Amino acid sequence: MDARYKSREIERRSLDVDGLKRSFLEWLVYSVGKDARAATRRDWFHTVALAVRDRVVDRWMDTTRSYYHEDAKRVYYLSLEFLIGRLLTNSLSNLGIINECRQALDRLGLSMDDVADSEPDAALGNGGLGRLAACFLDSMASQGLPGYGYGIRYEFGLFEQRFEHGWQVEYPEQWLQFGNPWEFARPEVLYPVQFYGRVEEFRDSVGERAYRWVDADRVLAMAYDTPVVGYGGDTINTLRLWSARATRDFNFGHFNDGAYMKAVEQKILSENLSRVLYPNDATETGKELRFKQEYFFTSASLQDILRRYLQHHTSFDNLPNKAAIQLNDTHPAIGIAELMRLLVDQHALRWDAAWEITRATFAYTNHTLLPEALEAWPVRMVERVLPRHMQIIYEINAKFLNRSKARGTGDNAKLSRLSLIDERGDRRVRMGNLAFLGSHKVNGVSALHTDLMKQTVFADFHEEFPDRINNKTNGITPRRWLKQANPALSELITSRIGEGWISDLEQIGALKEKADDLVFREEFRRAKRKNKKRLAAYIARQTGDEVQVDSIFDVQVKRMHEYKRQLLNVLHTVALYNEMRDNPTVSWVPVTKIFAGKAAPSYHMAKLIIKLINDVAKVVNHDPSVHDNLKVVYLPNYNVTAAEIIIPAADISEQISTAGMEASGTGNMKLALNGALTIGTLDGANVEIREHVGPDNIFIFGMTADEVNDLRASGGFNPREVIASNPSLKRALDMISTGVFSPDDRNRYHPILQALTDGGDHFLVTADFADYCRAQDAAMELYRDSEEWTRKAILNTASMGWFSSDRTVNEYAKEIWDVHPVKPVHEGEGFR
Ligand code: C3B
Repeated sequence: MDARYKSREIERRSLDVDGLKRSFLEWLVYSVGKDARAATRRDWFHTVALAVRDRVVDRWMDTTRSYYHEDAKRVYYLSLEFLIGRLLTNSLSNLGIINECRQALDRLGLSMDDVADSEPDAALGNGGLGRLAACFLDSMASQGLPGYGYGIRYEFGLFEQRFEHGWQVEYPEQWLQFGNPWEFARPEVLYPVQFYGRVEEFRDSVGERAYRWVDADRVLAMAYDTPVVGYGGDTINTLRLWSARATRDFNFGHFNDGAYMKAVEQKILSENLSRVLYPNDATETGKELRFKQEYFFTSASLQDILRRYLQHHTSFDNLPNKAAIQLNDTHPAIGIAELMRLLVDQHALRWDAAWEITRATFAYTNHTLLPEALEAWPVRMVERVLPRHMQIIYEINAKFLNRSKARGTGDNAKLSRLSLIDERGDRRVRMGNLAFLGSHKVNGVSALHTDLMKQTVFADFHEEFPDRINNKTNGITPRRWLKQANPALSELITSRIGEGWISDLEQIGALKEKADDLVFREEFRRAKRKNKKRLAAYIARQTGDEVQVDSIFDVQVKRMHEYKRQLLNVLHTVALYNEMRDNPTVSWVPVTKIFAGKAAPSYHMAKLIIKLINDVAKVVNHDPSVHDNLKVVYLPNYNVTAAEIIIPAADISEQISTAGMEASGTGNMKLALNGALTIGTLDGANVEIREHVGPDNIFIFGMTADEVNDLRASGGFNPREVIASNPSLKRALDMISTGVFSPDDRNRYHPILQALTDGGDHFLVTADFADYCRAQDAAMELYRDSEEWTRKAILNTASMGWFSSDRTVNEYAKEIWDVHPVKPVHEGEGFR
């Protein structure tokens, strides 16, 4: 072997500072093709990422090989979204070589932070659902579970949000523009995915009726693999994302001019399938391209799963013992019909056997009860795009309804609610019902949400299948959300209880006894202050606003949605502004209200609320009469990277959704783990957070889900009366409606006022306002007592152990998937 090559082989694996440095220089020259003098920061990022990836590959292959040798049962997490964020710090941190890397870069005169900052944020998701998928990948790999992620390699991730005159404007997010050093293209892993065409009936070899899907358009799904580094670097799992490629058919044959251009256009159109992520969060837009995306990645993933299974097996009987497929919401639910098609049409299984296998293999997670988010595709469209699947869905439905009738299940009204087809108006396929029926387990994402599922959307199904619904309260990975994002606090924690908490977050409970330790409190405050300084500098860079590090950082970061009630927060802001102006001699606790979050581009009300917050910020921040006491900041372009800076700096966590509407929330967990005190409603996982941190260490306000339900059932309430009886609310609304914050367009906020009054205030903003202000006042009062505040903040951090996504994933593994950890055999040498 060439001596130079051999030296690179050894360099490739070394983990010490010198070895890293040498391999960076090699990579820069031989793979990035730059000289150290000419290299940009981005070049260095690519260099370091490629060098790190090198150190992962052997272990990755070992892991995959171990799964194969053991023929281990794998879990396949099918998700239309993976909100990954950046990977460099994450990989280094999970490999345990972050300090070595920092020093190696130091010796090259480079700053690790600058290099890490050059990585684009992989935003292949909208919000909670996509980030949960990313946390699960980290947890599965960290626990040695054989877990694969399957999704779409969108060329454009979630749009970039900018503000122009305070309005949200969307720009394309081009994360792949300069290439992606983490992924491996697999041009040989290609599966055909079909659309349109028609179904032909024929007789099979034993004379039974059978079907084939013909004259369909074909697209190819090509795999891109990203290694998922588990904590400690022992297990490296795979995230496989599909990209659409035109079939090569078009290269062959002979075209006249017109046909040639048509063929090229066709190619471009079919590759649009993986072009862009739909920017709607928890609302369904009903676009055909979206439905095609869902089928595209689901079909490719199932073909890949069956191919892997068939390497070891000749019959499908064992599929449920070797593969668990988790449907992340209904987005991949068409997979139930697709697996039936593959088993029955392509592999000639009998219907009943195929159905048993399908049901035993799939499980479904529901993430929302919002009616506008429950996918229901027009039958006419499904028939046109996937004609064979429509037949299969009819068949599943007919068998189910007949069996239910035969068993004497309820009346016709109940049967029509159980039906996979909504027969009211234009007929639609109810994807939630399909997912429920085709799965052996169905779970909600918090205790309250799971209860509500049983009482509402799936009440009838729950009656039929009482053992199917179960709860798996969400969790977050402590690696990204504490160790990486908050080095100041992590180091403090490790100095007291060791580093066991990183892979076993329950150990963080040992900090509870430190809540009364004055020295520890002081250090805890110092860590928070450091993070607040970091955030203040970030705010100054992003918006130009100057904020007081000693003010309360009151943080609401999440997607913009009426049910999340950013409006309630901004109304309180206006009320507080008025109080401060009315009482200039009072010594106020200074407050900085920090907002961040994107609105779906077509969600006008949410965009108007963004504009309102920006308008309020403009007035408040320039009013010398409240000068340092109140600031309002809206940070643009909230994403995983921004969250990593904002969350560790928060004092208050705003979790103020209308009770019954937030399925779980996960930002609530990240903020509490980082020592923020929650102001929240008894909604989603807030209920369980209260149980863990204790009612004295959280500010709960507002109506409960039951009260909301009763109020709505009794015909609602009169918001005008509530407003009239609350002078501070009335004044805030009057200011907004008379144009105090929008002198250039006094009517701008009429739609908001309208919704809160004549519109009936569906989200109960006015109804909860007074109690929300009470909770805010209590928090501000407590903040004056910095010792007591810190004690509660420490208790929050110390009580969040249960909310690790390691715990969540273990529950799925035991109670739904029946998968077990596999210890990879490492054949490679030189690694540790
Ligand atoms: C979200 C829910 O809105 C959150 O309450 C929940 O914590 C997360 O899912 C994860 O379970 N969600 C989302 O982000 N997108 C949807 N389409 C539906 C729910």
